[in-house]
Order: sequence, then structure tokens, then C-alpha cells
Amino acid sequence: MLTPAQIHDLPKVELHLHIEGTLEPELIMQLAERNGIRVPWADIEELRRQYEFTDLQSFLNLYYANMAVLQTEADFADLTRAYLRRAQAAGVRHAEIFMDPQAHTVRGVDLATCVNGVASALAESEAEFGVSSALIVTFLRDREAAEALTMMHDLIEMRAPIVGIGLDSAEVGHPPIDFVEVFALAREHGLQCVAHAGEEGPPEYVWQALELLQVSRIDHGIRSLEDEVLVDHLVTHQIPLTVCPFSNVRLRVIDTLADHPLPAMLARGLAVTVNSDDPAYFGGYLDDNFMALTDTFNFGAVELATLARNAVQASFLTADAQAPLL
Ligand code: ES4
Ligand code: ZN
Repeated sequence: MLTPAQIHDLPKVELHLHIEGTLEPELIMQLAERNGIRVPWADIEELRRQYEFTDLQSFLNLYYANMAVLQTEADFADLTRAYLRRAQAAGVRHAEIFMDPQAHTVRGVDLATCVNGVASALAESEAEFGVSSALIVTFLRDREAAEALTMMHDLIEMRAPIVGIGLDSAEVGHPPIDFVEVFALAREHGLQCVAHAGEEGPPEYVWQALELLQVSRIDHGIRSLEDEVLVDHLVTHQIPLTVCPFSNVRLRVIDTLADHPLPAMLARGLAVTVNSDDPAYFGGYLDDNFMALTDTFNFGAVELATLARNAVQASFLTADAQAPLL
């Protein structure tokens, strides 16, 4: 039986974390007050009662609505520092963090305001919290690809401090193929590529992400298990899957944690990693996900070490930077 201290000390790397998904109810209320924004909830308890989801879209509705309180560069920096503090407490050593700029620009926040707010906090993450970090901008697949392409050009022009791009939001009906041009442009500029695929969408979307967007990691990817040829491909090429157990349960992709295919995925030789996705919404941070998996599946030191090592190797850190974490 592993203890919380052993889980804490595991050199953990977070590869699937939406910074907006770390916006805790307390911070929502504080920022609402600071910015003079009216929220539809009388208090934190009423807000907390909204955190019951039936699927991805029901979560996204609340996730986007709550972002209304994020207005200034300081708001984005405070949000990011709050996450980094919690990540440090969890024993996270490195985090590659998603942000959704379109979720902010569509409501009138400047691209520079949101990107610089998050990036300014990340620039100090190592010195302030002992957590190294990198920023990945994710595009909303349920909005026009032309909008994403324009933003990609803007990000290049402003020399945004990002290591890569991703694709997220409502998956079904929004296949990766729509974003080929955006990802080609990112690759031309030396950016890494990842995409959410096979969360609610079919294995076909995972194939498209790999073959058309040429991603080096798949976010979620658990529906890949429905396609044995795809599983073989993912194993052979050791393509990392950033799996998010609490997210899958809370968004009803999986009934209960005990039904999660993660142990089977590990046994099959897939390069799976454990991540927290939107921890303020799904019931816990990276340490909580690891602890629950350990309790549910009786994971021992060997399984946990494999999961931790997979994440280090799947990260965009250089081999030199990976070495001390292995
Ligand atoms: C997300 Cl869980 C999930 N899936 C797709 N898009 C997202 N954006 C934030 N969380
Ligand atoms: Zn996600």
C-alpha cells in the first residue's frame, strides 16, 4: 500500500491540464467581486451544486460561463499562480499547460492580455514554485477553423511564448481534418502538436489527429480501444495518451473509476500517462488522481513508476531536462 507521501514524492509530470479548468469556486467569487462582475450564483455553495455533469457539453457550458470573471492580465496570472501552488503541493515537477485563448477573445479580452497573463506566471514557475512549465495554446474545434488560423498567425506575429498547439472543446461533429491548415502552419514554425481525440469522439478522429495533424501525443484517446488496428499502431509507435481518470468518470465517459480501462491500457503496452484535465471541476488534482488509482486498482510502486516515467518521456522537455526526473 503506497502512502500519500510516496505519491507526493513520485516525480510527476502533468501533460493535460487546462489552466481555465483550475479556476476554483473561491477564486471565481473573488474575481467577480474584484472586477464588479455579477455571477448567477448567490454563493459558493450554489455554484458548487452546478458541478454535476452528464457529458462533455454540460461541463463545457459551465466552464465557459465561469470564465467571465477572468478579465485582466493580473486575473490570468493569479489563476496560473494558484494552480502552480497546488501543483507544487502535489509534487508536480513539470507541467505543460493548455490555455484556450478563443474562450477569452470571443468575450472581448485581448489575445495579449490572456496569453501574457498566463505566460508571466509560468515564466516564474520554476523559481517561485519549483515546477518547470511550458505553455500550449489550444484551439476550440467547435468554432470555425478560419478563426483558429487567424489566431495562429497572430500568435506567431506576437512571438507568443508557446511550445505547441492543441485542439479541444466539443469533439463529436468536429473532426481533426477541419484543422489541417492550422496545424501545418504551427509545424512550419517549429511548434509541437497535440490534440484531444477519442474522448467522446470515435477512433477515426484519433487516426485523423495522427495522420493529418501529425500530433506527437493524443489527449484522452481512450476510445482508441475500440479499434484494435489503432491500438497496435499506438503501441508500436509508443504514442503517448494523456489519460484523465477523474475527468472520464465525471463526464460519464466511464461509469466508475473501477471500470476505467487504464490498467488494461498499461498491460497492453500503451504509453499512457495520468493527468487531471480540469481539476477544479472533476474532483481533484494530479496527486488525487494518482491516489484514487492506487486505492482502486491496488497499484504498487512498479505501476506508479511506469506511469510517472511515461509522462516524463512523453513531455516536450529535452533529454537533458528529462534525465533528473527519470
Ligand atoms: C476539456 Cl475534458 C475537455 N474536453 C475537451 N475540451 C476541453 N476543454 C476543457 N476541458
Ligand atoms: Zn482536456
